[in-house]
Amino acid sequence: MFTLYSYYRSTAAYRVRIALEYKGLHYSYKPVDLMRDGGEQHHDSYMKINPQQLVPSLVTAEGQVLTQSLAIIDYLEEVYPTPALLPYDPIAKANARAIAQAIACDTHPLNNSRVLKYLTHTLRIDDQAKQEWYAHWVNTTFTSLEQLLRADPSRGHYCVGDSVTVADLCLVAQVYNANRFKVDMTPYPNLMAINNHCITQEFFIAASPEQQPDYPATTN
Ligand SMILES: N[C@@H](CCC(=O)N[C@@H](CS)C(=O)NCC(=O)O)C(=O)O
Repeated sequence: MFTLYSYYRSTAAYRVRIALEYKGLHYSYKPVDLMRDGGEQHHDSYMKINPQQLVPSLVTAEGQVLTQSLAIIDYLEEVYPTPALLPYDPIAKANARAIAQAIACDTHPLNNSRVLKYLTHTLRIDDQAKQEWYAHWVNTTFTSLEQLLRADPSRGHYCVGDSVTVADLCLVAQVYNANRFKVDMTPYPNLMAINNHCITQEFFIAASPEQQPDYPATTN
């Protein structure tokens, strides 16, 4: 049994929740409120678990702490290889990882909560500039992914072929966040077709922010 330190609307934690649900792995959910009391990720109790002060963290039954969503997903894939989150074919595998990394490594780090907090609290940019910053980096990546998918003759219901891969986990979590920031998704029909297909699947639904115990009765 795993323990997942998570926040309902954390993009990175959302990816890991989908992987756990997809593989049918049981976990207990420990909420880390990134907003309350200056952010519980900075509290001593959590810093002992993850000195990076980020969610997610996944603790194994043996007490090993795993951090970084893509590293956690790699671990789950190695230890619980079926159902797989990476294609068998090396080229398809590289393509799935490339899409995942375009989102998780090139986009999300520019837009995560600590960066947005720094922009507003330290550099004093206003809400409109923050919104533009957020949308700019999402649009930069999504424009290129949309082109990539449009040109891919092998594309099925998912980013790579007809099976769920790590790319879809990253896509769905990033689209959720982009919708929260009201980024216009109409230029991305291929990405949205995949997203809309994914979010009807049982394991994506179970992992969604709305299904988490810390999802608030009213959101802002
Ligand atoms: N590269 C990390 C990113 C983790 C991350 O940025 N987590 C955000 C939530 S999505 C966080 O914990 N933010 C805390 C903060 O902003 O202080 C991963 O993939 O796990």
